[in-house]
Amino acid sequence: MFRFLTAGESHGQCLTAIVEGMPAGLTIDVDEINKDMARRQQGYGRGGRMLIETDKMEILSGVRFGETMGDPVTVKIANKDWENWTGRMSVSGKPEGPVVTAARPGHADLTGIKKYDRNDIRDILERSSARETAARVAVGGLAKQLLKACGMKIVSQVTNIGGIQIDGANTAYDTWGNNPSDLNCYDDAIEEKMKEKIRQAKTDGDTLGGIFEIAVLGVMPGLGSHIQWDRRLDARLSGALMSIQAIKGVEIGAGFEYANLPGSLAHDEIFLDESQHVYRKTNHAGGIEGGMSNGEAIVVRAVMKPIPTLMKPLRSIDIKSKEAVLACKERSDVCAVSAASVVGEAMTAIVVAQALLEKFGGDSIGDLKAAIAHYQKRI
Ligand code: EPS
Repeated sequence: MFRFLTAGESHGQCLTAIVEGMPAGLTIDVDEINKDMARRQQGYGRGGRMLIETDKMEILSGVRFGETMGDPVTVKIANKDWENWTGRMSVSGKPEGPVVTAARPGHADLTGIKKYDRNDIRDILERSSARETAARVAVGGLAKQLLKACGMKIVSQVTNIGGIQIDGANTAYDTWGNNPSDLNCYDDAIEEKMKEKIRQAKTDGDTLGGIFEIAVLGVMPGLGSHIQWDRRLDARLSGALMSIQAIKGVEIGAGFEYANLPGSLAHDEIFLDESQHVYRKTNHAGGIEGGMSNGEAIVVRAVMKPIPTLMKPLRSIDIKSKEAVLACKERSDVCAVSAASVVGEAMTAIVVAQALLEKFGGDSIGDLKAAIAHYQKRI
């Protein structure tokens, strides 16, 4: 089973993750994973922190001379900014610097201090920060390499920022995720408008959210299962994407558009070609029927709310004095939707890798590939 935990605060020494369940014998290309680490840092509208960090994942255990051994893999991402925060984030001693007491609407601040019985909102915001997603991209990078060895690929695109959106659906997956653009949007003209919208939001002291789409290509039919609620692949993908900081909605395939379609137009009819191969002309199901992958591309979409740290802060309360105040201003991003699309790829890769290993098992990559080949021959 592929499972993982992350640890680390935004301005602590580092982020770490322990990943269990990587089959033995898989070649790990750390440079390839670090390309995703860099992609997560990019995007028009990112804040000052990204100028400080050059996120690189380091492997501390589980890989020997470039190959997994089946052991837990420990990954580490150092926070370069840590040296500026030792007075506020040290493990021992007394904290220096101001206590944060003005809760930001939309963040974990207010509920977090009540739930964990803390007086300084920093005790909550450090871990709730989306900085944690750097660790998920590292774990997702390992999952992607497992999927790649089994013929699968994950791509993404940004389709909407602050209401500026691409026209219609772009199912030319080879144009996704390989656009070296600032916002991971394949349409240059729309992307320019998105950037303009972000510039305006920055001038206004505001923030913007948006929508990104993920596609999994080359996936075989039969990952996930209809037989139990918690084995359904669509449920597991939705949960994983919804777990990304600031994500408020997820849809699969036609998603909410199904409400506008009659059954006769909603479902993807089944055809046979001359060589008796099954094919579809549409993919409204987003590659999942009955909680199982059906062999078509898996297509998942997620919406990110605008980041709750505003430079023109919203009205709130001071948790200590109980007075009406403006929310605190932490350095933050104006828009991080393209970064979230890279995190979405990572979470999708993790869920598909889990489902793959559940279906085919395999303590080693050789056994796993043999089981897949046997299954593909049978079906
Ligand atoms: C982030 C690091 C953070 C923020 C952002 C994401 O760095 P800092 O707080 O030092 O500026 O840029 O975090 C948030 C949006 C948030 O709400 O906490 C990162 O590495 O992605």
